[in-house]
Amino acid sequence: MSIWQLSYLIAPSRDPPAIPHWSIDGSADPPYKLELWPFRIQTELSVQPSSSRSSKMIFTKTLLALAFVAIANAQFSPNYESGRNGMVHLFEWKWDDIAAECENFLGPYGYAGLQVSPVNENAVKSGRPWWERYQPISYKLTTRSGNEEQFASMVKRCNAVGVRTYVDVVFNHMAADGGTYGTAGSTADPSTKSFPGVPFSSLDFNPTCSISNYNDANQVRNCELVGLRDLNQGNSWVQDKVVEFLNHLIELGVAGFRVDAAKHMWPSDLGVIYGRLNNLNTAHGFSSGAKPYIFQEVIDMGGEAISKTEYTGIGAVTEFRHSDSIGKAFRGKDQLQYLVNWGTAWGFAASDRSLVFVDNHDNQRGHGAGGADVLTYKVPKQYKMASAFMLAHPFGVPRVMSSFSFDDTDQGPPTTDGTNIASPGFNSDMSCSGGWVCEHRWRQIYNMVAFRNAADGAELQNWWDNGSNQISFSRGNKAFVAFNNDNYDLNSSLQTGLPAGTYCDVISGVKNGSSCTGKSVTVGSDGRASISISSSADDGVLALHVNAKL
Ligand code: 5J7
Ligand code: CA
Repeated sequence: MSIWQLSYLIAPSRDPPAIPHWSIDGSADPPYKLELWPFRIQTELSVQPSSSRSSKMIFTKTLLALAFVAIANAQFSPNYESGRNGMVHLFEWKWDDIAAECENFLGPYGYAGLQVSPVNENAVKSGRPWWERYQPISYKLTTRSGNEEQFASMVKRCNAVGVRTYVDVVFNHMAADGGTYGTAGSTADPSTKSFPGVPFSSLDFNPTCSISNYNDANQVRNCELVGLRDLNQGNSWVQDKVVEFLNHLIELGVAGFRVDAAKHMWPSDLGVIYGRLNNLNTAHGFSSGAKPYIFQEVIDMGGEAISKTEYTGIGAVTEFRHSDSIGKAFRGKDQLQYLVNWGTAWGFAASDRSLVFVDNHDNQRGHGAGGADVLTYKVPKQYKMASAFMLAHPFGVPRVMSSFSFDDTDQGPPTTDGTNIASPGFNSDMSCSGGWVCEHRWRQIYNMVAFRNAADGAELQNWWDNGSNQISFSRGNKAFVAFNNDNYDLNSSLQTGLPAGTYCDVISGVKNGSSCTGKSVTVGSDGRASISISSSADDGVLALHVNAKL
C-alpha cells in the first residue's frame, strides 16, 4: 500500500484570496504540493506507489477527501443550535449580567447567539468613553465587563441554554499614545510601542505613518488608524500571540469572532491566523470539527481601494451596505416596493457571507459608515420596521443591536460611580431601565426572532406590493409579514401562504394561551386574510407565524 507523508507549512503571502479550494502544483512527479486557498496552508503528498495505477487512484481519492474536509470545516456557519436564529450585540454589558440574560431572556425567547464587547485588557481613558475598549493593552481577560472567571462562567451558562458567544476581537492595533495603563493593571508605553503585558515591542509593529488616503491599500493596512499602534500581522510573533489569544477563547467555549478593523489587515495574514485556530470545544456542545464563525469588519461602501470580496473567501463580512440601504428604505428615501430583490442585487455579499444589521455600535453614533441614514433606537417606529424586515427576510445572518442611551457620541455605558458599569434594571413589561435601551427586549424585535425561528428554512413567497410603500410576503407556509410606510392606511386582502386559522399579530401583541394581547387575524381556507395597518400606528408592521396560531 501507499504511504503518504503530510507536512503542513504556512507560507506568508500577499496574493488575493479566492473561494477556498485545493490547488496542485504542476509537477508530474511526487511529492505533489497541495495548497488550500486562500488560507495558504500547504500540504505535501509523497506517494509511494505499489503500482503507478493504484497511486493515481489513491491520489485522486485523497484529493476528494481533502476537498470535502475543506468544505465541511469552512468557517461560514454561525454554529447555532438547530431551530435558533439571530444574535444580539450586548454592547458594554457585564459578563454576570449577560449570563443571567441568557437564562432569563435570550434562551427562552429563542435568540441563537450574542456578541460581546472586547474581552481583553484595554487602555483606561479619561471620561471612560466606549471606544477605549478598542485600544488594547494586553490579551489578559479583565475589562470593565468582568474578569476571566466571570467570562468563562458566562460562556458556559449561555451555551447551556442554547445561546452562542461571539467575541469582538481587536488585533489590528494596540492602544494609541496616552493609554499608559489598562483595565487588568498592565502598564504600557504606546509612544515607544512597548506593551509588556503581551509582550509586544516596537519590532512587532509597522513603522508609524498615518492613514489619510483610503485609495491606497498599502497605507490603509500598514499605517496607523487614528494613531493606534499598528501591529504587523505578517510577523510570526504577532501571529503566535493572536492565535494563542483566540484559541484561549475557543477553549472557553466561544463559537466565533467579530474581527475588528479587518479592512486594515491583509487578507492573506488573516488567512494564516484563521488557519491556525482550533476547532470549537466539544465539551460546550459543538459538533466535532466545527470551526469558529468569523465575521470581519470590512466597511466597503464602494469607491475605495479595498473591497469586501478580498475577505469573503476566508469568512463572512459585516455588510454595511445592508445597514445603509435598510436605513434609506425605512426612512422613506427608497420605496419599499424595491425591496422585492433584497440581497446580492443590492450589492451585498452572498447571504452566507453577510452579517447583517440595522445599526451597529459605531454607525449608530455617526462614527462609521452609513451616516445620517442609519436608523437607531432614537427613531423607534422606523427602527422597528427595519428590524422586522431584516428578521423576516431570509437574507444574511442578522444581528440585533442592544444599546445604552447616549447624547454624546463619546459617552460610555451607564456606571454606578463614573467607573464601574451599572447593571440593567428591568421593568414589569420586560423593558430595561437605568440607561440601557435593550432593543432586544422590545416586543416587536424579540417576537420577530421567534418569527425567524418559525420560518427557518422556508423560502420567501407571495411577495405583494401596492406600487409604493406597502409590501407583504410569506416564508413558505410558516410565516407572513406586512409593512406600511405610506402616509395612508393599508387595508387589503392579501395572500398569507398560511394554513387556515386565527393568528396573533406578534407586532401588536403576544400570544397568551389561546388569546392574543394584540390584533388577531383570520386566514381563510384560500390562505387570504384581510390585513390592516394604519399609517398612524406605532409600528407599521403586522406579523403572523405558525407558532403564534391561536
Ligand atoms: C475605520 C474605518 O476603516 C472606517 O471606515 C470607519 O468608519 C471607522 C474606522 C475606525 O475604526 C476603529 C477601530 C478601532 O478598533 C478603534 C478605533 O478607534 C477606530 C476608529 O477610530 C475608527 O475611525 C473613527 O471613526 C471614523 C468615522 C473617522 O473617520 C476616524 O477618524 C475615527 O474617528 C476618531 O474617533 C476621531 O478622529 C478621534 O478623535 C476619536 O478619538 C476617535 C474615537 O474612537 C472611535 O470613534 C472608534 C471607532 C470605532 C469604529 C469601529 O468601526 C470599530 O469597530 C471600533 C471603534
Ligand atoms: Ca493595519
